[in-house]
Amino acid sequence: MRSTAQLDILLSDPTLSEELKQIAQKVADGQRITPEEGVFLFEHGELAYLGTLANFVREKKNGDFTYFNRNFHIEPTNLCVYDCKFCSYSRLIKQRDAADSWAYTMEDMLNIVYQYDGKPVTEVHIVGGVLPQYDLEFYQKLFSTIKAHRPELHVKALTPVEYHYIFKKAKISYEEGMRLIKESGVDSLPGGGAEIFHPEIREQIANDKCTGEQWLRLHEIWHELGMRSNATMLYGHIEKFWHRVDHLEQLRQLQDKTGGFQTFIPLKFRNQDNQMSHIAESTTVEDLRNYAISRIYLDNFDHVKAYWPMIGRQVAQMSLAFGVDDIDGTIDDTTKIYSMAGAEEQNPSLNTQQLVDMIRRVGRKPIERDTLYNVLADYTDTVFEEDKQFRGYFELPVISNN
Ligand code: V47
Ligand code: SF4
Repeated sequence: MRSTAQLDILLSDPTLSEELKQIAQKVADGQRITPEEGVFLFEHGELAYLGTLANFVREKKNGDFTYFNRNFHIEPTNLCVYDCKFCSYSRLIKQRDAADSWAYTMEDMLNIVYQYDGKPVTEVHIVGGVLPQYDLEFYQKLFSTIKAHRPELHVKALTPVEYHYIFKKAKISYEEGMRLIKESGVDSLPGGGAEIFHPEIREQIANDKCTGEQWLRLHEIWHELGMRSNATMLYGHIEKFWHRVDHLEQLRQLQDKTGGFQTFIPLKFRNQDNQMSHIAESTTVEDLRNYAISRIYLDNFDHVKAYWPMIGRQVAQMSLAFGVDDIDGTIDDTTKIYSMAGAEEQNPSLNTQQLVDMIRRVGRKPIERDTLYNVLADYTDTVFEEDKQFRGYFELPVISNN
């Protein structure tokens, strides 16, 4: 493996400090690094060193495979009872008449699902603001209607932020609530709402909504029901490196207990049009270091995802050499959460061929997956119709581009 040879070269580098060498040796031996070592990496690990370690872990776990899926998003509303300081997307309920506010009805949301009838999508991702009229009963009906209409469509829906709110309103326990949500047809939970777990930061940027402890507990209960979920971390604002490590540590501990997390998704703070606009965004070097340290630290997570609409296509390509093995999906142009925060991609939409090209051009193998990482197609050697025209390949199978 290329990455093993690179790690060997790094380990024999006489200029490497003793501390960094010891950490590199641990990673080479498949040993877990400690929280102190995690902070040390954030403080002292330079990009090439971290990339070598993270790529070693990535290739050990996933080889050159780089996953994507075909999904679309429904964002029920951008009105929200909460007022997170980093959020560019939400409008407070008192702004419900603003031109850029929306709150879909059940029918609106179902019509979005119906628009995808006959199209080869495998997942619908449903997350938005928190509104009192979207109560437990509303969501149960939404999910069960989607499943009755298209049973094979994977419903990845809502975060502990919404669940905490609707279960409290319905006066039921988390356990009872998650059981009802599972029964209504939700297949997995997305990773949102995690932000930074530590109260010192959380209380400043996301006061009132569920605490870090509650976020973790709801995922734990979901995992105990035999279900899977993702996890995120919103970084690059007022947190210190040790807050990031604390966040990663709590995820690693829960994953040891349940094994229910599939993917970790670092989310870079974007500063456009929110109450934290005065804070400078992290640099690309810092973003790549963060992906790499996340990959090294979370030794019990199978996947690390770069969410390309937010980070942009080119950084997503680079991230594949820094521990990332998943770049999310075709998305369509159905998500506004990042474009409103100043993300790279204003109308994020890539078709399968574009995603495949993005991955192949940096020497990795594009694998279409379903939400649970079952392999649906390996596009490593696929020749698309356009390739056939431009490059004159006739002998390889040609697939249609959806
Ligand atoms: O929880 C909000 C973040 C999250 C900003 O599970 C911001 O596959 C940066 O969780 N700058 C929601 N981030 C999105 C999310 C997600 C996205 C893609 C895939 C998956 C998955 C999950 O967006 C929120 C919050 O942390 N967010 N505002 C901002 N200004
Ligand atoms: Fe509401 Fe979510 Fe925005 Fe917070 S991040 S204000 S909970 S939509």
